[in-house]
Amino acid sequence: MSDVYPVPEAFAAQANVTAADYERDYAESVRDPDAFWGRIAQRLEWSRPPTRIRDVSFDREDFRIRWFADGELNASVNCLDRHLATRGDKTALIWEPDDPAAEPKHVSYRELHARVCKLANALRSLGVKKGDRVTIYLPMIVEAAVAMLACARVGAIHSVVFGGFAPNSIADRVADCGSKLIITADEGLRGGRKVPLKANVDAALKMPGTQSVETVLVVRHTGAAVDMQMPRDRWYDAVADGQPGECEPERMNAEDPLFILYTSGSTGKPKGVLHTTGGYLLYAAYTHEAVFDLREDDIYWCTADVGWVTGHSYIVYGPLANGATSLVFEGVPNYPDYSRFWNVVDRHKVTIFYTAPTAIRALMREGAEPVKKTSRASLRLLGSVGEPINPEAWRWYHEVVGDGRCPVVDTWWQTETGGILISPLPGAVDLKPGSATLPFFGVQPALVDAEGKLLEGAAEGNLVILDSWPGQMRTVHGDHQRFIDTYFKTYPGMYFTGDGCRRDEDGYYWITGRVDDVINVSGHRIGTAEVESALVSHPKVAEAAVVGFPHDIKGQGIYAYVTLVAGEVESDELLKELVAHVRKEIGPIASPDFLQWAPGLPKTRSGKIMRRILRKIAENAPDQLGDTSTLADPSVVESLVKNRRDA
Ligand code: 6R9
Repeated sequence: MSDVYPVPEAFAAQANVTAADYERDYAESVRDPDAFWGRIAQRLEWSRPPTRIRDVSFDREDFRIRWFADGELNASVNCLDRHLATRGDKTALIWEPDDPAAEPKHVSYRELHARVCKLANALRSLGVKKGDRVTIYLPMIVEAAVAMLACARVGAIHSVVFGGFAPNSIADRVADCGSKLIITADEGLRGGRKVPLKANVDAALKMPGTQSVETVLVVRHTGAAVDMQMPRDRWYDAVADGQPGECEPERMNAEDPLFILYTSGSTGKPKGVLHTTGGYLLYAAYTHEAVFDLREDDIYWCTADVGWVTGHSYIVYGPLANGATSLVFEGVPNYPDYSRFWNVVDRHKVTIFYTAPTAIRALMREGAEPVKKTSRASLRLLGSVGEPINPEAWRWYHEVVGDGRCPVVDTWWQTETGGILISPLPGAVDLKPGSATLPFFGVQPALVDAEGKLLEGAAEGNLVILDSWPGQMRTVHGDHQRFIDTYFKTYPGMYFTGDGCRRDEDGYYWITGRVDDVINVSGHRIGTAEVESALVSHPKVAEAAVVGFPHDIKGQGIYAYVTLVAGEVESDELLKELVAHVRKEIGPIASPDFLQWAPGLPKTRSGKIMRRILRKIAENAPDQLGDTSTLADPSVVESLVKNRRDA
């Protein structure tokens, strides 16, 4: 049983999409996707409007995903030039610095256009051409959006690497896509702490496989002294400021790549998820307007980092394509104190606020007082993304943050999907705390059992999507077979999301979390295999197995079992050293919360580690270990249970 929060009447009365619109348009969108998306596509500015709309087959022998294939457009033109006549002086980006005492900045569409053009000209002068890859490793500053749009203007494919990643992770990503140029800053600033971005890039570029990089552009942000290695390293302002403020945009085909974004999967190294220009941009813009019920005068704030897909679609591309005002926040929720989010809301009169459950839970732990001492009267809509939101956190968000006035849109989607696939439309769909509710236009979710049989009615199973939508990823950069095998092999003819899900008697979807070896820590995807390979790269480690376990704030935490090389001695010191080693190899987000010595790991006779058992031990549910009879040596389990680290 769950409670229902009906659409507030006042909200329905002014909404972009009403319940009747949703019902009618959803039906059309799946009955006649060509007509539906052909009409929606007109919201973009095309230098050549598409006549072919949808060309899709999920059949592995005859596989293709193409949208608007004969259309031509430029994403930066759609995010900038198009608005100059009507919105030139409107604020495109508000920048709120980490330090609340520092001045925020307002960047108009006209100014943003000029800044993007200058950088785009600079990129061209440095030899960057259509199809070249550019890595962006920046803090949450205006230049991050400028850099993405400047790449889009000249047709370069950007690969944004989250500023929290360590040199190794930068090097892997640079090597995989063969970047020609990197845009970084002297330092980042988060919660008063400095992040040595340029030094991390220097360390990464000493690693093998990174020789493709010819130029490093460095934004002066904190003003810290950094090593500049000439002629490779150039100051951003020195190359961009003198350039003309106009720049001829590259004409792009709708299916030309817009960006690559690396994300973790269940096996191997992170995959370069590739999104193309037309379908992605259209889907990001349209979902942003419909799900957030966007109006011309909204001040919209998404707290994600541009290093993740949420930042791409819902800080930069979606909002700017819609001519919205989007807030870019450099800081963190608890600095200088736990009222920061709400002080920023009040300072800039934010109307739409979009954040992650992990942030809500962390703030909830501090009680209502830091929220209640702020006004938040400007807010009219709240959003959640990144992981399942537990009903308790949902209610706190609704009651305490939104004073019970603001609908909460729980938006389910993935790096691979480009934009939101399952979410309430706030003027159309009644809410249930903890449910992402119903599919967006054109999206056909379904549940299957382990054998791939489609489940009808109220049911629980694995979540698949039966047909394509324009924002769908097109390939894994450099490995098309991996794309097809990862997403279309488990259940032939369907896109497999990797998530488990329940559908209730009203047809509402309730995402239950990943069913593969991906851990979702504070909304960040981490592959168990990545953490394991970081651990075994330490000379004293023979073997490692990593699983997720339920964590009150982060959603999931990381639990690592480590077997040492013969002769090495288990100690608390070594334990700390191994945790630090993972931070150094991948970045702080991958630090194990618990590390347990494992003289042996539970393996089948064929040598497969039985993670199911390790998960149960980490969860402290030794009574639910299930069948252990296929283990090569059942006694290892007993000793692991006895020596479990206390969570
Ligand atoms: C956008 C983003 C994707 C995974 C996804 C799922 C989880 C995201 C969710 C959610 C429940 C939501 N997820 N949103 N689970 N409810 N509203 O987060 O992309 O980083 O690729 O993660 O996150 O498990 O499969 P990404």
